[in-house]
Amino acid sequence: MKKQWILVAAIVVLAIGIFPLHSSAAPAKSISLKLAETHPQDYPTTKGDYEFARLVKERSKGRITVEVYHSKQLGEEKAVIEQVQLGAIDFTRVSISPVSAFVKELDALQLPYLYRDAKHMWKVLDGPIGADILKKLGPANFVGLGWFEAGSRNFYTKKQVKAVEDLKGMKIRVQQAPLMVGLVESLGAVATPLAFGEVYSAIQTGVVDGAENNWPSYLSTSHYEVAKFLITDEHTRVPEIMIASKKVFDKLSKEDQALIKKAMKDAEPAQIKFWNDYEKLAEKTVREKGSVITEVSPQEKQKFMDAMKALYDKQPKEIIDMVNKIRAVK
Ligand code: GTR
Repeated sequence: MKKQWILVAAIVVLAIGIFPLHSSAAPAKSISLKLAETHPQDYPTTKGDYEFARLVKERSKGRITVEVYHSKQLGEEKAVIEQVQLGAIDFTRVSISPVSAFVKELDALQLPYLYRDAKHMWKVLDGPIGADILKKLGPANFVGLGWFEAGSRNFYTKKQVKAVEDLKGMKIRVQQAPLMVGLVESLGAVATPLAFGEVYSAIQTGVVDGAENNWPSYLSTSHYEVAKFLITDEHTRVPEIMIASKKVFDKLSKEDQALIKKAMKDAEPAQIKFWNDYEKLAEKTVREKGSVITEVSPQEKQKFMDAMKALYDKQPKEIIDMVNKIRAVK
C-alpha cells in the first residue's frame, strides 16, 4: 500500500513538472541596455538616440529599455567603442571616423568629396552598399545597426584660411582615425588626433591652430569662441553610425534583434529632420556670435579636391572598388 502511495506521489510531482499549474508561459524577462552618446541632450544625434529608444520601448511593450547616457557620461568615443567591443556598453552612436580605426572598410564612406550631396549619401547608405558595409562590422565584434545624418565638415582656425595653401604647416585636430590624419596631411597641414572633449582647450592654449567639424558641433562645443575663422570647404560628409556590442546582441532572441534593427531604421527620418533644423540654426547662430565665414569659390574648392587626390591614391583596391560603386549610384 505504502509503495502505491509513493508511486502516486511521484507521478503527481512529475506531472506538475511537465504541466505546470500555471500553464501560461512565464512573463519574458525585461532587458535594460545602455547607449553612450558624446553630445549633449538637445543635440540632433542625441534626439535621434531618444527616438530609437522610444521605438524599442513601444514595440517591445515596455520590455526592452534603452537608457541614453549623453554628454560623454560613459567616456570619450574611442574608449566607449572599446567598451562596446568588450560588451561593457551595449550601444553607442558615433561618427564613423573613430570606428574606422577598427573597421577599415568604413573609409570607403568617409573619403573627401565622395558624395554629390546629402541625397546621394542617403541613397548609398540606405541601399545595398550601406547594408553591405554594416555587415563588415561583425568581425570587429560590433553589430552595425544603421546611420544618422551629420552634414558636412569644414575647417575652422584661429587665423583666417582663405585658400588651401594657407593650411600648410598649420596644426589641425582630427578624430582618432588614420584616414582623417591622411586627409589633413594631404593638404600639407600637421594632423593632431585628439579626443573630442580636449579640442576646446587645445585650440585655446595653442596646442593646435584649428580643427574641423560640422556646423552643429562647431556651435555646441563652443569651438567658435576660440577658432573664429571658418572656411566652407565642405571636405567631408561623414555619416554617424549606431553600433551594438556583438557580445550583447548575440544573446538576444532573433525577434528582439529584428525589433532593435527596425527601430534604428525607423528612427532615421526623425533624426534627419532634427539635424536639418539644427544645422541651419547653428550656422545662423555662429554667424551672429561673430564667426568670420570664408565662402570658398568653386575654383578654390577644386583646389581642395585636387590636393586630396593624393589620399585616394593611397587607398587599397577594395576601398577604391567601393568608391567607384558609390560614385555610380545615381
Ligand atoms: C562630431 C561627431 C562626434 C565626434 C566629433 C569629433 O561631428 O558627431 O561623434 O566624432 O564630431 O570630431 O570628435
